[in-house]
Amino acid sequence: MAPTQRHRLVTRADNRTKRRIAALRKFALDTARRAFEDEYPDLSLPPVVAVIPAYLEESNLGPVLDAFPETVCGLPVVPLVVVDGGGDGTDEVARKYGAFTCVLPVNLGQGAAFRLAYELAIGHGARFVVTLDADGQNDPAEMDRLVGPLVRGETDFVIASRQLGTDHTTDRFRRAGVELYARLLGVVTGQHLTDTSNGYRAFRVEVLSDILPHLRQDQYQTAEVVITAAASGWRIGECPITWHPRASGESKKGGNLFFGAQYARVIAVTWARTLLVRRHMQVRQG
Ligand SMILES: Nc1nc2c(ncn2[C@@H]2O[C@H](COP(=O)(O)OP(=O)(O)O)[C@@H](O)[C@H]2O)c(=O)[nH]1
Ligand SMILES: [Mg+2]
Repeated sequence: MAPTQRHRLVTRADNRTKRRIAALRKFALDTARRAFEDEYPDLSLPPVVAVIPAYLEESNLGPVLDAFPETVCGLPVVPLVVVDGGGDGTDEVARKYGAFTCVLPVNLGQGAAFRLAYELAIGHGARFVVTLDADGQNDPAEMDRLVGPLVRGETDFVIASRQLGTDHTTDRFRRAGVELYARLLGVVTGQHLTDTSNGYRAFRVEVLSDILPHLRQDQYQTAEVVITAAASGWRIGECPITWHPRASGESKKGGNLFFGAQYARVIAVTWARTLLVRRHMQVRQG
């Protein structure tokens, strides 16, 4: 078979597989969205929604929800747990503690779970969205430190910083990575940031509506969010927090080297995309 013909056949099969995967992902997302709307008809969410992505976290999620405040900076806050497949009892724990619960039938990744949660929070009237881990690494009692600067109108997006606060973990390699990547993202975004991979964040909902159509990453999403928000001109602030070791189990993100490589890949891909978009806009305007 001529090389060009073989190439054409292989590419065609490849494209077919990609289309099938995209259709299955859409089906999983639509199923979860529909089940959520059926479970909470006519839902009107309070001003602050705290999104917790949870994958196989049945033993860690309960204490996190137990420590949840009822208000933050004087505004009512509710947890919204996105259970990302897994098949353990994470969804039962979330419901037992009274959290709004959205369940994906298969594991799509933390980034995909976040995008679905942002969409639900925006669509149901939230004004501020907080994100935090289900594994006990973040203290829900410190949420006011993140939301305060948004409520006071000082900034649009706040990232918690273990570097400015207290880090109770002992992994020096991971700590060095946090510093290195924060510096790198500082160069890329032109903002001074110390802990860009921290998943404890708070957003004005306008920021999420603006960046949501540009988010693609299914797992290592923190850098993508920071670069995309900075490229759109949103103000990014930081606040000190206490960083705890995972209550039990292991990180779902892989070992340090793998995590580091994936993080670097996301920085490169997102940065390239924002540069391309900027050039395209300049060409159109010029
Ligand atoms: N929805 C969803 N959540 C995930 C997935 N992987 C990790 N998480 C959650 O995201 C949070 C952070 O993940 P974790 O594995 O602790 O990563 P690390 O803290 O960056 O090491 C935890 O609440 C996890 O349960 C996933 O594939 N889907
Ligand atoms: Mg964690």
